Amino acid sequence: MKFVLASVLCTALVSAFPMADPEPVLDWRQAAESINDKFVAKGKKYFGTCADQSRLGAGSNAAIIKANFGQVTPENSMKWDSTEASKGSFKFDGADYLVKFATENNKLIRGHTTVWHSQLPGWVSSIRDKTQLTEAMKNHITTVIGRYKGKIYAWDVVNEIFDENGGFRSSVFYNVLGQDFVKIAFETAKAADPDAKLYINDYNLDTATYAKTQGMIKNVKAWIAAGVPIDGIGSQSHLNGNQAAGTAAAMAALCAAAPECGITELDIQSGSNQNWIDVVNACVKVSNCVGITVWGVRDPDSWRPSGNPLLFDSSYKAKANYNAIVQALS
Ligand code: 9MR
Repeated sequence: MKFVLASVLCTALVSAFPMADPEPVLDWRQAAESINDKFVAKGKKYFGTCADQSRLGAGSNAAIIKANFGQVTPENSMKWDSTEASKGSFKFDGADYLVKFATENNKLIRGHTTVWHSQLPGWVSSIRDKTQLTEAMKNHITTVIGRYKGKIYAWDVVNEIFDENGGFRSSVFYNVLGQDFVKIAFETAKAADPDAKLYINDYNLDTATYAKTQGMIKNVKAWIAAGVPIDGIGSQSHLNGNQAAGTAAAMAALCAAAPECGITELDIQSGSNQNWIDVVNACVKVSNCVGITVWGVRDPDSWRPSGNPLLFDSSYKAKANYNAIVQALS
């Protein structure tokens, strides 16, 4: 009787809470060789990826990152809407989780990001007063960067501040403070963690002669000359295959404008092996390009999954693209 009752209860529970299809969990070492080890052997600091708590808890992501990557960027957990959704009230659960994972597993961390027009809470974007916005920025940067002082390799202090034509994007920061917001942001970040490398990060910097690439270069040179503590330029590199060949010239141009640089959010829609090798070589060939971060582990988890833009497939298996890069680096 007890058994019958138990099995009835069990069936009822299972139909009330149907199990999600389990994600395949494969052998801990998914790829033949660590892409990070190969890249470090070329004199680079890291080959990394992005992650956050939910991703790290799913399938083989954590195992793949532990075995094959040397750096992590929080995909969302350090953004303003995650860390300070309401004024002065900070929340760090997600960011703390990622930092703990990275620290325990000996991975470098790229902090991402303190000043960005997107994923920005309404209380910030509605500020119209210079003093109030300056205070909000300073408090946010000091608190977030200060919390992880000494633990972060590099911070994307400002993100996506340029227009496609190379001028400044319309954002609450630029509209209220003019380009002074850049100096305020970097100086505050420097005070909060003097040892972190401080980056300006943007997308569509993949062609050397493009107006936005040139705008980045011109402005960074001027800011550095004026003493703004910028250490690096990050090129996100969200690409499609036919953009890959131009990245060598683009990185050479960008990296000449700052002490260091990196490819910070790489994905290639419908990328051939040669496309991937071209982009990896774009960093290899420039001595102050410190590393490459791919924007996710597995194709279906990409922010734009069409064209399978990452290095592992839906079964957490290293793709031909991954093995081609490893071979090219060998
Ligand atoms: O990958 C991120 C995705 O999960 C978020 O929904 C999205 C929100 O804007 O941000 C994505 O990451 C972006 C990064 O933070 C900045 N550069 C562009 C990335 C892709 O949108």
